[in-house]
Amino acid sequence: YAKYNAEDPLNIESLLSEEEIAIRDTAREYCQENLASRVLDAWRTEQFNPDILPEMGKLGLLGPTIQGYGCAGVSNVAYGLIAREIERVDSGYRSTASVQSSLVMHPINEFGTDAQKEKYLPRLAKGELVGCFGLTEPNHGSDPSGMETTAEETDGGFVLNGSKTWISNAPVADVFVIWARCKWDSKVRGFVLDKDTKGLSAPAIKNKVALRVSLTGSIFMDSVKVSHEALLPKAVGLSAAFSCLNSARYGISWGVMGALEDCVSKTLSYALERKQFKRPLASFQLVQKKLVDAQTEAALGLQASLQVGRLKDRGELAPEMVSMVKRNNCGKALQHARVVLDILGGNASADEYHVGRHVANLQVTNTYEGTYDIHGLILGKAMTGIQAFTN
Ligand code: TGC
Ligand code: FAD
Repeated sequence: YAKYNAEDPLNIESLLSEEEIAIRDTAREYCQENLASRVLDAWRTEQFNPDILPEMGKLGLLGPTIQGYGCAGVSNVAYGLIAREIERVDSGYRSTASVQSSLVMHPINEFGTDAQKEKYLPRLAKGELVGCFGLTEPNHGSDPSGMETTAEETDGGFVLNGSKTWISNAPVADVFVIWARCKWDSKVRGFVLDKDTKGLSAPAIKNKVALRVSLTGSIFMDSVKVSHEALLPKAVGLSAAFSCLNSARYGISWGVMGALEDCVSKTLSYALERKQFKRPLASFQLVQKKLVDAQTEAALGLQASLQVGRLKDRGELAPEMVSMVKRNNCGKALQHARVVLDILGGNASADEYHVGRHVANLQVTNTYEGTYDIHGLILGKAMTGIQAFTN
């Protein structure tokens, strides 16, 4: 028999290429040395650190699957491994990075003109520009097809009106990918707006109880006039917006497993050291069960995301596969992070023990990019052939 490695129970290492392992190790070293040391201060102060995206850019962690434009051009599995390492520290850091990569660089690369790609991608890859993605609106979260933001064609360009809410990176964004319904044919299209455009504002949503290291904001567009060059010409229909979500949701499925792994590792160390009734907590059967249940779900979830990543790399991905791993991994991460938090007893309430922060963050990951129940309904529709979103 092989020797069981409790830190990699199903030997995922054996399924990764040398390049993927090297990228994972680079990301892990950066995250543990440079993000873990900053996370508590950032969480307490809700401050965005402008150095972080450029640091990630230098290591090739932004838009890593894109070929050219200064991007690394690596596999989707490598992208997942990066998300896992960042979220091992905090879901908010992963949010900042995955919005930049999947929700801003991806649509510009997939749906943009050569001029748009040249203008934005190299600087987004370096982290010199920060991007955000505005789909959700105050009255339309799970049902973006009802969006009220409009685009109207005028002399020399378009005028956008409307508002978006709960938008990651918006308060510090230089580049806004905005989805709007076009008045001339009622289709949804994507636009790229620059920060200083007249009529565009993005105030921060303050005092969040989760994802505090990532800034979130509203976006207001009051007769924002842009030229024809702002239109992403190939981003027609909601399916274009959903293609960005497929990429980001896939990354989240890896990321939340990193957060859960960190919860297991921190509570295991605590359980081995802390004694009650003259014995380490780790010696109690109920405590062992909590740890093993959580570790099992992390190991299984990673295998599932790896398989989806390999299929994505081979061009054999169905979006429903992403719904399955996004839903299951986020749900399991939240559920089990919450259970192992009990092991910390009263210290669960202290932020320097970190697990409570992960639990708060994981509530958001289970909500954004399609809630747990919405992904259940996407899968239910695929299974039964009956859509249950509306009557
Ligand atoms: P439906 O009629 O089903 O579809 C409309 C069109 O889209 C196509 N489509 C997809 N294409 C690619 N990938 C997918 N996953 C797709 N899902 C649907 C579909 O084929 C159709 O195409 P066409 O050509 O026939 O027009 O759309 P619906 O309006 O009934 O929507 C149903 C539903 C609920 C599945 C969808 O609206 C949904 O996914 N809702 C959840 C909303 C959501 O995920 N929002 C995310 C906002 S972004 C965010 O949260 C970022 S957080 C990032 C961070 O900080 O990390
Ligand atoms: P609602 O759609 O109002 O849903 C509320 C509840 O009702 C949920 O439990 C949902 O599952 C349930 N529900 C809704 N419809 C149905 C139905 N048909 N059947 C059964 N149950 C249903 N959006 C962006 O566009 N860009 C971003 O960068 C971004 N970042 C975010 C960052 C944070 C910190 C947060 C919290 C959100 C972010 N979002 C972003 C928004 C996020 O995608 C939405 O919050 C999410 O899609 C849910 O929409 P909602 O909040 O309007 O909830």
